[in-house]
Amino acid sequence: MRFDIFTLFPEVCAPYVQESILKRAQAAGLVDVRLHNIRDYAPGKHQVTDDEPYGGGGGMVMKPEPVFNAVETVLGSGAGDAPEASKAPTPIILLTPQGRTFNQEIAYELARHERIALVCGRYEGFDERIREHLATDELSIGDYVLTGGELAALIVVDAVARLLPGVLGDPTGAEDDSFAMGLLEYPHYTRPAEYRGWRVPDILVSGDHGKVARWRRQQALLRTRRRRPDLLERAPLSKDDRKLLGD
Ligand code: 6GU
Repeated sequence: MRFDIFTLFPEVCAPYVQESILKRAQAAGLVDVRLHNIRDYAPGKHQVTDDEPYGGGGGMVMKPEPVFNAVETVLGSGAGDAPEASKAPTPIILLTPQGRTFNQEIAYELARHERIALVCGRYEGFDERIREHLATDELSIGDYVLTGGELAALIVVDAVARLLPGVLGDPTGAEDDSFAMGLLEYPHYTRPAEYRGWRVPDILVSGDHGKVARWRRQQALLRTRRRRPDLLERAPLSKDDRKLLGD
């Protein structure tokens, strides 16, 4: 899957995508992350990418021309059209606090695409015509304001890439993630069995796989109820789950 990130600060994004799982996924040809500097597509000697807002007021606004040029050059004109007739059109996603809030469900949805484009905002925001005539979607990563969309774009790339077959080393992959199941994860332990006097729960070293699975399910349910009752309400629970919760 290919990710095209459009940004005024590609050097902010490069280190993250060049390490760890994303590095391996790219080396294996599973993922291709391309960084594009919007400034390279700004006309004129000074390659200006922002300007004062019409109507006055503070702050600067990202000019439409460099952003349209960058995205249309890289995706081909008719950006947003399908790369091949059969395939879904490439989403062009603006990263902005005004977007819908990114979550696991959106990550799954994006992972079905062959390619996505992520456009990072800086300054006060985008000229509205970028939003209206170039973008196909807008995403935020939460209710707080960042100085730019770069961190948000990296979060989207990371969350989507790890869902692609083969990207995680673990053969079960992302299947039993928290959120994938609609629950938070159960507690994990590794060696040593005792650390500073704190013991691993006996059940985990009992060798009884059935009991371990039940305990884990119960822990996930209890933890989700305590920390994220909103998630538990939406999770599909079995009769056995109700029993484990003591309902
Ligand atoms: Cl996508 N951009 C900015 N600038 N701030 C944010 C955000 C994005 N998501 C949450 N806050």
